[in-house]
Amino acid sequence: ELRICPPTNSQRLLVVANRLPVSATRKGDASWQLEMSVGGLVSALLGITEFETRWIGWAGVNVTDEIGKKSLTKALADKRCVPVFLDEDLVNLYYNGYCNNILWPLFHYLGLPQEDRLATTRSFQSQFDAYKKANQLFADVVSEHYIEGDVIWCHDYHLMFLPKYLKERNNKMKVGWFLHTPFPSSEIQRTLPSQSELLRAVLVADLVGFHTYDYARHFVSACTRILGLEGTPDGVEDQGKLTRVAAFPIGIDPGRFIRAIQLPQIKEHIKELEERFAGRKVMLGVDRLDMIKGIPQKILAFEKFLEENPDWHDKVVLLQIAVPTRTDVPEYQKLTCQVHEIVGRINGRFGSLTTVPIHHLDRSLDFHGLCALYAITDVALITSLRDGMNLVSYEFVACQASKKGVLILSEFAGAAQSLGAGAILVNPWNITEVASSIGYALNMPAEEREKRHHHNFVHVTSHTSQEWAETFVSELNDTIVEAQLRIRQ
Ligand code: ADQ
Repeated sequence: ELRICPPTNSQRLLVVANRLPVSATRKGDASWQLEMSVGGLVSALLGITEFETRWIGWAGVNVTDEIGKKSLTKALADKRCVPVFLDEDLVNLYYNGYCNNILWPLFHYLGLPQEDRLATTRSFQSQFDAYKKANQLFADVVSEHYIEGDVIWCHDYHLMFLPKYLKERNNKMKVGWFLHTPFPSSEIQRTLPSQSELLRAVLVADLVGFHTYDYARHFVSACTRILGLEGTPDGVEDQGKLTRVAAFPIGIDPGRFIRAIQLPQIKEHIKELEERFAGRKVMLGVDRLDMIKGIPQKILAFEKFLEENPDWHDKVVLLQIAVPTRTDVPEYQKLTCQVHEIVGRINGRFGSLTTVPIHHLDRSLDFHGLCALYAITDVALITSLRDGMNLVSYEFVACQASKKGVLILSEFAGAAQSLGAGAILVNPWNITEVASSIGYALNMPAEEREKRHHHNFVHVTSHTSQEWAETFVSELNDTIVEAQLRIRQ
């Protein structure tokens, strides 16, 4: 449920992201079913409750008729959400194409798709044009709802032109932009044909934020090396105009998880799961089924561990929950088949008539089911090849107050910088290292587990999504005041 709490801060905040926190399904001419969307951005934004917030974004559905548009707008208004309508062709070129086939892999160091690099410049150009057109449509809706004094917070790689298009409409708007993915080294960024235009569009924002200092540094380097601008300790300067660039590491709403695992029905569910897996250690992976999450690499490392440790065959189980995502993109369909094939092979190899070593579910779990799984886990295994932050690692820690399980975490997730001292950090490409870390984690003495958990728990409970949002918004307000003072001087 999207919580609507009375705001404690009268500041109006327009949160603009490609997807609204709810997805809509049509049930009749004018009737809609609204469900929470799954993903890190939604999880983080739900923690923001202190501002008078409006959400602006696409509801994940193609609506072409006026009755549909009006009724959906009305249904979403109750959730303080405002829809941006994108037609099917545009979604295909802008969202499946430029966002998910070009920017997403590039920002995660997977490079540009081969076919675009070789011949089909037209397809690349049409995707880029669609990207700009979609950003214009977002700017139209934001302008319609803007009231002077509002803070506009644009989110993620889908909306890199939005700061520019908003300021072109009204230069007084306070505009911040935050990237939820990594920002790659400028050597990767410069391979993108349209990189200069994208960087310049983002630089129109007053404040540009990233999860880590490394990503912020890469962005500043891209602006200095590719655009020839000046990098300063505060950001990037272009002809006297400073764009402030800084790191704002995201967090979760830990209380939501801590409270959930105390509920009687969840305690009951935890007990059932413990009985179900009695006598076996539980390892857990929770990811969107995406190539950046390193799911095949994770399962191969688990296979290597089983190969080298026959004593553990019937004493450990890996639960891998993978929520399908971007299912109409061919690369994601191939990934699903690849994962199924490896899981089948390993279960055939190491399973028995009564047990299998891997339970793989291609679906999302409800919040309470997810909390119960986090709570019974002995070892969480997160092997992203790259990840902006990775909130699953935070959620796991929040639910482990009594069990004090071990977190194995990719060194290429942003979370490695905050939870690194408590987690076992691994290179997900190094299957041998991950396999031996699994053994180390399963055998870890209680004292070491407690110490590591304590470190992570303190971090997760003191760096919340609420604090993240407050810091970003107050920094944005300060940046604007400082800019006005500079102009007056
Ligand atoms: P994501 O790539 O979606 O987010 P992550 O940060 O781990 O990755 O968040 C995933 C969220 O979806 C979590 O809240 C998790 O509980 C939920 N989820 C995942 N699988 C699920 C399942 N099977 N069932 C139910 N819920 C599931 C992007 C970036 C991250 C960054 C976030 C926030 O890729 O690096 O941390 O945004 O900025």
